[in-house]
Amino acid sequence: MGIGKTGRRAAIGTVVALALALPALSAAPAKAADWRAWNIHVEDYPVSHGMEAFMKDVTEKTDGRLTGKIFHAGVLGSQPDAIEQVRLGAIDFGVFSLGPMGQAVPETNVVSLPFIFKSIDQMYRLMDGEAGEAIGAGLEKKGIVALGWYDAGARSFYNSKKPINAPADVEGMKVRVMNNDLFVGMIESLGGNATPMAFAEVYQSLKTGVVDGAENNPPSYESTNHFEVAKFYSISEHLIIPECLCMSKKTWDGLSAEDQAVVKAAGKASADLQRKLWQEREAKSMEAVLAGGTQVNKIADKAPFQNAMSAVYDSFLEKNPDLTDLVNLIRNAE
Ligand code: BDP
Repeated sequence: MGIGKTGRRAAIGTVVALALALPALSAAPAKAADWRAWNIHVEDYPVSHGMEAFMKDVTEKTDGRLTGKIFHAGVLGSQPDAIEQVRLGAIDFGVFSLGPMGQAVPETNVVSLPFIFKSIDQMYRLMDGEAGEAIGAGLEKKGIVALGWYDAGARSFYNSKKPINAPADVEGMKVRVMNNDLFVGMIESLGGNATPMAFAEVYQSLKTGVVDGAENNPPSYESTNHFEVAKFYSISEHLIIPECLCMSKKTWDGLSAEDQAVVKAAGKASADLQRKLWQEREAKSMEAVLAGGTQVNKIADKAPFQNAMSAVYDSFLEKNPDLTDLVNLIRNAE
């Protein structure tokens, strides 16, 4: 016995009902998002604690709809690769130093100019104001939404050979830098040989003499154990480069306005927490490296280092005339 008229109508009715239900289904709240986040640092690090606090806050405030896992210690790849992944939306968020971001987002280069900030407090003020807005707008054009500016202190030189007190001490030294032409120019202006290299490779390279030295803030110098293989730490504080809690614009655009507000507030709160944790960790890291045998010297006269950087500024402004105002905004700030 074939399907009767009534039966056929009922079957068609079911199909129609299903088809009608489809748009309604896709408009229904999406299932819980499960973000993937990239972090270069080990789990016990101010950046890592800031990121975890951010994710926890977002999950709580959205009643568990927005969740995510943070992959620490660079297991999702190197920083330059991860920046591209965030731009593509393959990684949802991460904390990035603005240093290696310069290759993709020209505006971020402004804070990679040596000695551009006069102090950490000044950096906070400018990043929480007009400079941060301009840099955030530059990031957004490249598919990245800045949710908060984290602190990474000031970077100083360390090496396995001798204390650095004057540019002449850097002459001929092989120094690892982050992936950005600006840092190559910076080392060359001091007479050294710059080697751009991934963060994860620095320990081994210092140990085997592939490079003589590198430069970083005390928590990174300590947490990576670089101090074990490069015991001269010379306080030059030549770079104050803030970091960004950055979300893929693809992820951001998929959020409701309400969720965007939650995410934004959580980003800001996590930056406040991270900055506090940073100050504490810096002091602890200095104690730890001193206890581990690091020989620390404070460079008494930074002027020769600052003067040597004029070539770096000139060539940067020549290549990026449209960033002159932003450079001046920071350089001339109180
Ligand atoms: C650390 C930054 C990290 C960089 C690293 C480096 O927090 O993002 O990757 O320096 O030197 O201070 O590569």
